[in-house]
Amino acid sequence: MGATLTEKILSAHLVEGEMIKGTEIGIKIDQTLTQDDTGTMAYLEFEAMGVPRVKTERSVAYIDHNTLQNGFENADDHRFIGSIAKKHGIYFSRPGNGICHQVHLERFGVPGKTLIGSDSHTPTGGGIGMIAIGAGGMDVAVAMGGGTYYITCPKVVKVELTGKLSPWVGAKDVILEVLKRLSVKGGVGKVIEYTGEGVKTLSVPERATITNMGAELGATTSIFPSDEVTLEFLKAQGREEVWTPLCADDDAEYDEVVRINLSELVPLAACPHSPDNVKSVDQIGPMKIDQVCIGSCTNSSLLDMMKVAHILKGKTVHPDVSLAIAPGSKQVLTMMAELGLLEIMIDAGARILESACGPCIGMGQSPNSAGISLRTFNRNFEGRSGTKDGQIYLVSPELAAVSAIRGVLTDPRTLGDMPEFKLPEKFKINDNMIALPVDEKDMDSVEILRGPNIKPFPVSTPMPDKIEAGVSLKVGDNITTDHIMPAGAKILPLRSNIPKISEYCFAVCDEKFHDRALQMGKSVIIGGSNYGQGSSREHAALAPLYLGVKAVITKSFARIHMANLINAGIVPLVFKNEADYDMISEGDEIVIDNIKDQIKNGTKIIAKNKTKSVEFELVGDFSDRQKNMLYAGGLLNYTKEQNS
Ligand code: MIC
Ligand code: SF4
Repeated sequence: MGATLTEKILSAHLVEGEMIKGTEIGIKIDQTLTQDDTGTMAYLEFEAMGVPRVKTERSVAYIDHNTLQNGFENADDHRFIGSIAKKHGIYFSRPGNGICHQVHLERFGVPGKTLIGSDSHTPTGGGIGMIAIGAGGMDVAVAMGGGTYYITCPKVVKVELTGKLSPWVGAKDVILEVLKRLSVKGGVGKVIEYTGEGVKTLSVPERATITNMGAELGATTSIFPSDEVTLEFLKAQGREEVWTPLCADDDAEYDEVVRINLSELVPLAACPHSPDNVKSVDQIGPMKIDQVCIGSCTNSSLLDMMKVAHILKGKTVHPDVSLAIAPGSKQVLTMMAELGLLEIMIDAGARILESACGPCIGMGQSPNSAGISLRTFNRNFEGRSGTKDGQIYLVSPELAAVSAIRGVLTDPRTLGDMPEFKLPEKFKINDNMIALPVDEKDMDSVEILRGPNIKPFPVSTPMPDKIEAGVSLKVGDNITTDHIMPAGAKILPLRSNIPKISEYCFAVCDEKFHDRALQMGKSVIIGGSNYGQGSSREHAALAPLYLGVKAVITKSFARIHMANLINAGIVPLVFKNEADYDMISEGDEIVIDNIKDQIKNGTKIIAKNKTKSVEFELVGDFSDRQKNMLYAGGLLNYTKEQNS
């Protein structure tokens, strides 16, 4: 039996375990990336490990998220990350250089290599045939130190593409179609591998849009083969020497098959408030809109900008609409200027933003009250835009641009014929905004610049014999990390200050949670299914840790968040019978006796609801490594134990 592309790359990097699906495997990581929201913590953790220089083939620190500097905090954090990078052998992509995933694809990604990043959209790298996975900052810190990265050996889903996209139907519509079919939980424990004749009709930026938003499926990652199209892209980036052809064997066996005929796809939109709430433009109808935002790591490539400029040419943005455009990188922005696209957009009345995440993470451009905003982004969770009742629709750049002119949601196919948009044979290459680290011999001369915003991360204690704690919060299904630890311009500057940021923990669900949890001293959280979906932010584990949360009991967990809880020493447990969820109320006292022994002896964990005098069964499915981490009180304590 032949191998899938996923299996080929994973087995070439396997350092622990066996390629048995569902079991834990350890893989060697070739490259890492961080961004500034998660980076400060990741580098504090890296420092705590005491490794002088990164041991990866390439590690890059990006500044792209916290770029609104309305106080000293973000600027201090940027300086800290820059100095750490310079000292420890990490390339530093300065603010202004672009969004981590876009820049990494352009300048650093290598087919067949492994990449982990402290950002859930790291799978963008799958667009050039990498196994690129989003992870918590601690996992990235360990990988930078040369440590192994652990995942559950994934199932592999084949998405077979046939046909060719119709004019004005975009790559965004492909991934929205996949989301419609599989849902935000459909990818958990799986890698989504794209194959079939349709693959070669898609350029690298289009492939990257699809793998990027595969994060919204909850998938471990998504991947395209590395072929002639990949070579062309790398040539245009002046990096053809890193190309290797890579694809699955013809007789590879897959766990699931999804077939998509690209020719049959129509323009789609993910409606509020979930990326899988997908409808066709026809189904939604000509809804009046207030705002359009084009950009984010999903759709900010030069190709996207070429299409948008073509649509905006000679037009004016509708008087009732505000249009913001954030090009994905300095390369994209300079080429837009060179090709005259920028002038077209400015003429049309677009508000040009810096090359950064911007409105995608609530850094400005929050829509008006109950405003309807079309965005080319990947997430439309409630409140994420910064306007609590904002109605966010996720759409393609084609659809966004035409709607911005008409003032209503418009099918881009009404534009008629579409010219062929061809990427340039050579991109403009100027890496002057990527600062190089000093040589190892000079590292002592680099001073680490720490601003007052940077506070040490909370300490976690070894697992007690027994957990006895009240339920501080009970939440429903599909709770995102944006609920647990919200982002936005006001809160993000506190990412390196856990005591302060924890004041906002779960504020979207219950403003009193912070005070209640602190008062209780120790507590347990109860959640529904797919708890912790979305971002990789380990703050969604570190803030609860700081607030005394000892265990989180849910119907199921999202992959990265579950790993982050274990890394923080918080025990993630799953109801054996989902009906038991209904039996628990906020304030109930939960007791788990002999928790250490129970975890050691198998997956069955018995818990008691002391308030209701009932027993219920939980599942604690951990690898030996995870068990040891939980006993030690998290990854840092565990690593320290091992080192001594
Ligand atoms: C996001 O899109 O939610 C973020 C902001 O990029 C996060 C990382 C973070 O919270 O810092 C992600 O996707 O991992
Ligand atoms: Fe940045 Fe948005 Fe992409 Fe997250 S999803 S990395 S906030 S652009």
